[in-house]
Amino acid sequence: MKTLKIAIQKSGRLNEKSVELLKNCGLNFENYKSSLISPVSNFPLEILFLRDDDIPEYVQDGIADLGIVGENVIQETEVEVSYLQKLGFGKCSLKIAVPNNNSITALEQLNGKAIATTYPVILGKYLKEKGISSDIRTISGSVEISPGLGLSDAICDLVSTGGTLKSNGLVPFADVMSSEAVLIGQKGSENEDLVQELIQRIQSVLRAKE
Ligand code: PRT
Ligand code: ZN
Repeated sequence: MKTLKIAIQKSGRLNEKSVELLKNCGLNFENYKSSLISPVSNFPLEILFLRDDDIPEYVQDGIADLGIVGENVIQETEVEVSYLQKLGFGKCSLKIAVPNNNSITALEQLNGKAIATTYPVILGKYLKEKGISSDIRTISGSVEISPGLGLSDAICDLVSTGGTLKSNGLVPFADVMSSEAVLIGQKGSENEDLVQELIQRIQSVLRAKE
């Protein structure tokens, strides 16, 4: 019998809720922080613990059959996977924000301006759709401090409570996308019986929470 593999985040914002969801599905496994792979003792499944950025490609390429990851990461990596189920946690939105002392009031004013982000693909598509041509500066982290350092005029980053923007003197200006954790599968995997069974278990856990 085939053993499925599901990739979840090793550590970070989605790890705990992903583990909790799988445990609530009745899956029995050890959540060792040190191991990258954990067998499930009562279901033909192995859990792979990965950086979230790697999960979409692992699933696209079939190294993992399933994955739990933020929609923002899937969109940014532009992979071909099946969206199987929204999971209701890890909610956030990708927003453009500007310094609170700025005079920018309309999207057109971002023409020719520098926007720092770790999401150049999603931001690029959004600006193109709106007919805006900005200078997208891709940086790998601490996006919020970039305007204060004079590195950009605006930022595009994930926001949940808004506290980080506020404490860096930034105000949200435009919503680029909203995101939450989703269950993804390799294209066509939804036709497999084991995948179907897992999806049904996940859906009943989610229904019980409603
Ligand atoms: O190590 P690894 O690469 O796996 O993790 P990571 O550091 O890339 O990601 P991580 O753990 O920070 O986030 C994982 C996922 O959680 C993201 O891809 C989103 O789908 C989701 N998520 C939900 C968030 C947030 N909320 C969030 N607030 N991801 C990041 N943030 C950051 C944001 O970038 C900003 O720095 O939190 C800060 C803003 O938070 P607030 O509450 O101050 O608005
Ligand atoms: Zn990451």
